[in-house]
Amino acid sequence: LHELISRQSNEDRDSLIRHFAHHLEYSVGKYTHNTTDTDIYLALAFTLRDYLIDRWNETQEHYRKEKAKKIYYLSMEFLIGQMLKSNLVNLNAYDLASEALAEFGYDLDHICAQEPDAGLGNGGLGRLAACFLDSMSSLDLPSSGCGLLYNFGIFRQRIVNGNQVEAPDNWLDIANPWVISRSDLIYPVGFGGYVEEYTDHKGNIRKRWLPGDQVLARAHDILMPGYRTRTVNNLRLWKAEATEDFDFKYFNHGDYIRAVEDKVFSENITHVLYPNENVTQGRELRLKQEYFLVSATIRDALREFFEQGPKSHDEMPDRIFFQLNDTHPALAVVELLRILVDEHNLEFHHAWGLVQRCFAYTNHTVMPEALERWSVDLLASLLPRHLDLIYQLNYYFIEELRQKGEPEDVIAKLSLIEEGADKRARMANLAIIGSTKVNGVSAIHTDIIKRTIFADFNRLYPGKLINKTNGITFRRWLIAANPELTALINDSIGLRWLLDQSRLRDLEKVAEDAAFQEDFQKIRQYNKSKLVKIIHHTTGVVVDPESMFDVQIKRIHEYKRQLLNVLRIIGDYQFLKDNREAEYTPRTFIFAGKAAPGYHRAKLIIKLIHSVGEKINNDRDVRDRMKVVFLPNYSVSLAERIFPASDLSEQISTAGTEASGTGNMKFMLNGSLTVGTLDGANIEMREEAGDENFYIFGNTVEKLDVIRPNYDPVAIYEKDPLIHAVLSSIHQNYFNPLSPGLFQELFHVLTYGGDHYFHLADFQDYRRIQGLISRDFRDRKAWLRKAIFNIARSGKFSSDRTIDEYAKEIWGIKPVKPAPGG
Ligand code: DL6
Repeated sequence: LHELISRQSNEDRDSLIRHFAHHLEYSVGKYTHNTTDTDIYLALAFTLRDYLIDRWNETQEHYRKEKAKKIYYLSMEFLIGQMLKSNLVNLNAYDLASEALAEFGYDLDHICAQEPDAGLGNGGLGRLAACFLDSMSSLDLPSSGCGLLYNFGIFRQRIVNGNQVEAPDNWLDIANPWVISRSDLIYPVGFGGYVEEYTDHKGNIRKRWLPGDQVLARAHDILMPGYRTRTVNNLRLWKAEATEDFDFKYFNHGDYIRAVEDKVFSENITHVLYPNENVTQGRELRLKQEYFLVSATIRDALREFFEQGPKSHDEMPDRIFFQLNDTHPALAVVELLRILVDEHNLEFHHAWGLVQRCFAYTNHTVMPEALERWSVDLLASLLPRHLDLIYQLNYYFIEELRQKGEPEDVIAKLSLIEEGADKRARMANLAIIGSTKVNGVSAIHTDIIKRTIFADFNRLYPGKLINKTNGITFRRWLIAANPELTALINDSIGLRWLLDQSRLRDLEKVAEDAAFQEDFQKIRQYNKSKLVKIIHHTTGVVVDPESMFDVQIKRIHEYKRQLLNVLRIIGDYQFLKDNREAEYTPRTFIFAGKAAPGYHRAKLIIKLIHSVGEKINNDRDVRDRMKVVFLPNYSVSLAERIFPASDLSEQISTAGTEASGTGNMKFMLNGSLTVGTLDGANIEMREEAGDENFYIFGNTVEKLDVIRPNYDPVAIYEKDPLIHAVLSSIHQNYFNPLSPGLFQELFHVLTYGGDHYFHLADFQDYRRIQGLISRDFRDRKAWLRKAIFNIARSGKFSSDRTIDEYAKEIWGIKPVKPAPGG
């Protein structure tokens, strides 16, 4: 089967068909006459899985032989999406499968769409982890993703009367062909109990943790093939199961209900993904999830390390390395220390020295509400020995700081423990002292963390904080999502860019070529016409494919400023009402995104978008020139349909708030132009694309620092007639006559509430740049040239570049390529 993937002859196609027919009958239990689309999807996925398993075994065997150093990418989130199509693309088997299915009368794209999204993440952080897995395999890097197998991923968003309503995402509802349960890989994870002091056989006083409860972690693997390589790595997801102890303890005592309750309780740990982005909730179950992931992963890594023959612990840093995706898995640092000290009897400082060489930490946010600080009381009850060790680490750390002459107020800020009535453990500080390197995710974000939240650490440990600008996998976000554009690129510049994305630069040569532009435009219109259908199907709104598709798709959050976009739309609407004959480039304003279920204000923003849309879309005076739509249930698979069909990408966060953004890169890669602030990766994207191909507006971080102390949004509201008119329409219930007062909170936030995210400060400049964009869009050739330049210069934002930098500068690993033929 392997060969057919690479050779693709008629024989290959016949072989694929044979395997497929076999799985349809024996894995899915169907025969050709009574199949559903889901059956066809499953049979094809099982066919591919056979191949992946072969290659995975071969890859792992090769790593063992080569004694390769392995990276464990620890993340509470992996926002994978659908897998069939991207696996086919990576295995170079898409066309083959397409032909094979056609023989059965099926359309491959339609079959791929049957797969439920694996939505095991909230947004940027989780999707980044998924892109990284793709790149790690594609670059032949010995690695494994480590996460949790949630029964329920990110909730499904329904819109009822313009309001977000959450429904559970039962993604494992139908058999999942990609998730392979490992019957032999199972570890007990402890919680609660107490710490005991005892004297060992040498007379030393030691400590050990005697947990009160145990839950089992069972490994489930999703296999991740690289692009056109034989390497297949895995994403290992842990699922909670009750231990048999429960059964014995209660069933045997006849307390059947208690036994079942306890069983359900322990299995709860991996039941559901917490639906927050850039906010943490200090819930006990979340802490349990984090420790569960960490404990199972460290045990598993140590098993792999020692399984390859007896060796010294000192070899560990040369063989295993853990990357912490934010602080969520930061307890891993303490767990490894605990195991080395308590169970392997290493001396504390010796063990800590090793731990520090096995970790690195990525920070993804400066939002204070997202920084994890676990209650010491909660830690004491759930993980008493870990808390003990945190205190011990803190003792030595503070000693070191005092010796360096640090003043007490600085020491108080650096301490692992935040003092006060409600003591808390600072997970970022723990992650920093436990890591070799700490990285931000864009140049400006790294600068900001060096200057602000981690300034003292940066001064104390120069060189520890570094930048690794995010990236995205071009396989999913261009090759799979936009095959027509991929084919056009291949035809014009050849195939080299597929393996080295910086070669996309060759497109610059055709940016002004009339024939290329025409083909490019046809593809854009084709993608737009497909999106028009989706919009109609999901919202009932008919939109004009000739209009500019002006798109803001991302989590709904005040700092991302969907409100600024809405204010501008209202401004346009009022202008058109007052100037009916005015020249106006028709636009379709497209929104999508989920609000955290407990984030009331974000949900109100969704409602406002709908109310404004309702008014505009039904107003005869403007509706041929403006439409506002909100696509429900934003997900990876929906995103794959929107990026290729967009003209304008809205990246308008308040400067200094968006750590990087990765959606911005997906737009660029598909030929949308960006309107954005000087924030996150926008800055580097503009540097690459060139000023003339990028629309920047708004206050910079530095300017906001100057404005902040005397910022007076009420004065702006009162003095600026345009802003006054826009805000008054919200204040005076223009969009919600039947529910007066509904949006008062939003009016207040923008004015008397202080406008924390500087919407009003940036409003006029935003309008100015949008005017320029409207004008530029009318000059088709010039617009297309800019779009093509954006694609040509997007190479830097390939996650292959990002991962290559991690590998060289943080992990210290090299590619280990499986030998052909195994
Ligand atoms: O680094 C991935 C992604 C960035 O692109 C976004 O800018 C950032 O908001 C997001 N951060 C989070 C933070 N969650 N926590 N903690 O999702 O990370």
